[in-house]
Amino acid sequence: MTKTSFTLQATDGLARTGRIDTPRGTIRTPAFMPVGTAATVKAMMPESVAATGADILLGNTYHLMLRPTAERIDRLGGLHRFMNWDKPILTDSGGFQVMSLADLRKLTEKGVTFKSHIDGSKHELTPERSMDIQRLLGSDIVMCFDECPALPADRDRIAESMRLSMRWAQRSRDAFGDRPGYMLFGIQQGGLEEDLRAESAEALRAIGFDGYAVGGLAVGEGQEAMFGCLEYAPGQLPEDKPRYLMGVGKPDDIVGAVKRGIDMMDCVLPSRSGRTGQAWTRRGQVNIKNARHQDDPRPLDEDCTCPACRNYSRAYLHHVFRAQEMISGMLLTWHNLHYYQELMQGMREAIAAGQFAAFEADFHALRAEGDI
Ligand code: PRF
Ligand code: ZN
Repeated sequence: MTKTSFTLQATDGLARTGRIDTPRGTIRTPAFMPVGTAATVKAMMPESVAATGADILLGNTYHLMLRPTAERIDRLGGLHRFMNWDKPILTDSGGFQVMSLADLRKLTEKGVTFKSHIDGSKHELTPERSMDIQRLLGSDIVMCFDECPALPADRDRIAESMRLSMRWAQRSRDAFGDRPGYMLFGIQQGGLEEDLRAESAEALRAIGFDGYAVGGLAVGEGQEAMFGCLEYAPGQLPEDKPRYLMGVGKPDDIVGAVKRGIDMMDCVLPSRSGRTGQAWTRRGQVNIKNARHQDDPRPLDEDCTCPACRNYSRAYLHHVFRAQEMISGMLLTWHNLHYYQELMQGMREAIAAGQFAAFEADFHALRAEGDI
């Protein structure tokens, strides 16, 4: 198969379930994408990431262009082969990471110049260069090059930035060209301003993309404001294409986003917090560092089927975290990714059965009971 497609299978309220088919495999939606920034999901073997139920990973243009470089990955057969992951990969386009990580950034109509956070070397990213890098990596889902202002920002700044991102979206589309088997996603901006979001959505629809991201959220506005924006933003985007909420989130953010019509998400949270001793369970957050776990023979979550919960006690997980043993990050990351994927699977089944409201009520009720 050289073609890609998105098929909506069921809806329940605004929540949707479906599938994205690509030559590298099917992505079941709503989908959560673990983050593999530097050609690895930290602390996990790729086969273990697949075992948690992930259909797709996220990679980063910014990190990979600096080290080991896109050209080197291309010479070595592309990112899938390089990191031993043969399912789909979505890559972010770099602008967002430049703004949060790089030094001495300079933004112009053409693009952005910056100094590497690794060695201070000077680089430039433009829509054209970002498309080139994501092609060299072999990314299955390519993101447009955009700019994302930190919130709060004044309306003029948000409007100006959004319009620049829309001009860059057209340049990204032109540079991407026609590549059967690969998808290009546009990114909506416009902060928390409904009319600017509408203008952005209209600009993207006029260009035409294989999927549409809601960008510019989860940048400091808080959950209530984010959900407020998600009341209208997904509905401004085409119904027959996947909608991707970038950089979200905590489990309750994810459930709330799916409820409002989002199909895909990514976040470092389950992997990053696994390395700092934080576990996410159906009963909420558990801090394995806490001394209350040191004599506890029970698993992290009695009902979880991941290796960390099947084979180890809380006492062991507490001990290896305190002793700074590498297996601590490995086990907690595995558990967290497994929990996130199980949450997605639960939502997909609930939507297909027309039971999303009951699923959401159970989700919140169990969390309200807390860890026991
Ligand atoms: N744009 C891009 N990547 C992103 C974002 C964005 O707005 C966000 C915002 N949450 C996360 N990652 N290109
Ligand atoms: Zn587990």
